[in-house]
Amino acid sequence: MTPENFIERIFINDKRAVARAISIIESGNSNSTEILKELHKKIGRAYRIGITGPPGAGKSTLTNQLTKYFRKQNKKVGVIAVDPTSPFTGGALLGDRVRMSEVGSDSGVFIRSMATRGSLGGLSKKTIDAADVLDAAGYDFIIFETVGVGQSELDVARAADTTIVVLVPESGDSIQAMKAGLMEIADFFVLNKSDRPGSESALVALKTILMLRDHTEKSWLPNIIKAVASENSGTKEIADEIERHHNYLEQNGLLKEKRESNYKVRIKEIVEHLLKNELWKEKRAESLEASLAKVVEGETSPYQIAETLFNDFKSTIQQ
Ligand SMILES: Nc1nc2c(ncn2[C@@H]2O[C@H](COP(=O)(O)OP(=O)(O)O)[C@@H](O)[C@H]2O)c(=O)[nH]1
Ligand SMILES: [Mg+2]
Repeated sequence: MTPENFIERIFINDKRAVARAISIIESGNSNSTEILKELHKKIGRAYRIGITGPPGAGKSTLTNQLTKYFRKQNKKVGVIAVDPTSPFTGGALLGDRVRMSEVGSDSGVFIRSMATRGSLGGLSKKTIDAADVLDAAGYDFIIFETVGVGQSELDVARAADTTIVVLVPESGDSIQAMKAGLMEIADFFVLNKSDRPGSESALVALKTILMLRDHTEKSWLPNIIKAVASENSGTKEIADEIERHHNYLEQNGLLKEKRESNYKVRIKEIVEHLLKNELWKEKRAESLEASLAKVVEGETSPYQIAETLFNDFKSTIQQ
């Protein structure tokens, strides 16, 4: 494949080229920057959906149902699963083998499981880059599935246009999840496993927590949608709520605003990454090593060394 040909093949959703581009991104190969630059002119058409929540809440099951729902509307769906507890590959993800092959052989569906290794949050820069590949390849919806622990939910909210938090009725899980910060990022909630006992009281508890928040200045109030993902119940309501949120963002100029602020963070990260690489090039990394003993002995201070390194860096970029 020639490089131009390679990009063209991504644009026409040649799955092999798409998979290869994502592998290049994942490996951190320097070609990835060039590929992403080329792809960017066709980016921005996909609608990005984040699905997060505790392990076992039914995120993968729901992703599968939504994927099938969107396919019936003739929309193409790309899925990026960042969930170390239940990998999308290997069969677990789509519930059973039959359903997996049903969706897996469909040219309008692309599923990729990505490792979170090396990233602070659950959704690394590479994951967002991979979503750009799918966007350029013409997928209408991109779904990120991530397990909501720690920092990852903030990352997913940043990468997605609509963020769905999946909760289950079980003992206090929902309340715990709220405390963990999932509440702040939800554009709406899905109370999954509503076939289980206690779903009504969990719904009431959730509504109470939501009402206790101060929404005086918010024009969008997150809904709670009951679902039984394993029985495909609630899928339409969830898809409708995604569309309602999409329209709300669009009509209020918020989609553009949100994407601009996400790009701002992303560009800053890229610049900082470049700066860091430049800063710690051999010479300065070595000079840092060489100064450590003197700092310990009190001959010089960390600030003094830092300033020397920084001034050296400045002088190289001024040249
Ligand atoms: N009873 C019940 N089980 C469900 C429901 N949705 C998913 N499950 C099951 O819950 C388990 C975990 O689902 P999975 O989608 O892998 O959860 P994830 O870890 O959030 O991705 C699987 O055995 C599913 O079949 C539901 O609505 N009701
Ligand atoms: Mg999962």
